[in-house]
Amino acid sequence: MRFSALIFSVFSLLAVLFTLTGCDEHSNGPAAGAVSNDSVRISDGWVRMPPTPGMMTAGYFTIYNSSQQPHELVAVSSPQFARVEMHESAMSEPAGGGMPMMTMNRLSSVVIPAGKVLEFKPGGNHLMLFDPVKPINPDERYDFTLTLRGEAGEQQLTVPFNTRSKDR
Ligand SMILES: [Cu+2]
Repeated sequence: MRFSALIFSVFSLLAVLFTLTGCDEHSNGPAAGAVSNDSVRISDGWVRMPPTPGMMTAGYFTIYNSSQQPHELVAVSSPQFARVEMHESAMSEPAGGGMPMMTMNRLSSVVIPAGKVLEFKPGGNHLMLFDPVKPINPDERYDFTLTLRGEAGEQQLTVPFNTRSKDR
């Protein structure tokens, strides 16, 4: 009984590893780095090339909470940008009528439920990247440090993002 439970958990682990590897094979261009610890995995990070290299732009990534507890993303920073904010995109109806408009709201934190994947992606949640310290270079990697709060307290993970000129 105990032995078969162990076999089952080894198979689930292999299935998870296989699935994650499979996802990476769909990436275009140079693969972005992925980092993980006991509870979360951050992957597929990228910075959008702005029309002018010194402009503000947006960043995207995927975060997987592999633990049994919710985790909360409470801060994101990068030495390559003066300021990084988490934003959500939303449609708002102008008070006086007229066309609905796409607006952005700043998020102070985002919860990733246990066992769930949360994507920061174009049209949805995104990182707003203000004031790059140097013009954005398509060949450079951009390091982002994510601060997560979970049952065991706060932890930080640093993951390299690559750049892309458009949505894939
Ligand atoms: Cu924004």
